[in-house]
Amino acid sequence: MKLLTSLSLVSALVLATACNTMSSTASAPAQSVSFISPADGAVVTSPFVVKFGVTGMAVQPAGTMLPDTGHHHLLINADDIATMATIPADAQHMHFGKGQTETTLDLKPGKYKLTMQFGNGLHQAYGPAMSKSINVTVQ
Ligand SMILES: [Cu+2]
Repeated sequence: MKLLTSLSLVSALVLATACNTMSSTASAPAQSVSFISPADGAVVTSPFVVKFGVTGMAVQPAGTMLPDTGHHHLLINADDIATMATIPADAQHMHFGKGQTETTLDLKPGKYKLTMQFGNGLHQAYGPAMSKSINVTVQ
């Protein structure tokens, strides 16, 4: 009986800790981005379509700052962006500030690292939790 009481106390503590962690970071427990296509390791031919997925946040055109919203960015052979750093806009860093959820890439043959990075209305990166990288080979 004493053991049971201790166990339920531990469970309650674990639950309380989990709740605190979640509420301090975000209202939704699971926020992430993913490549709907292509798959990691895919071999493709140009031009090919890249489709962006997001869970736990809403796509919103750039310029508006609302909690848990933002727009997609696609980084090509680029380093990860630090949390809340402004995402550059150049040939390696594409912004989809109209709220687009897919794009068509026309890349020369070779190996590429593609990184999705979700960013807020001011183009600031939400960080590693809202980033995903895959490797593709363009034939
Ligand atoms: Cu942007």
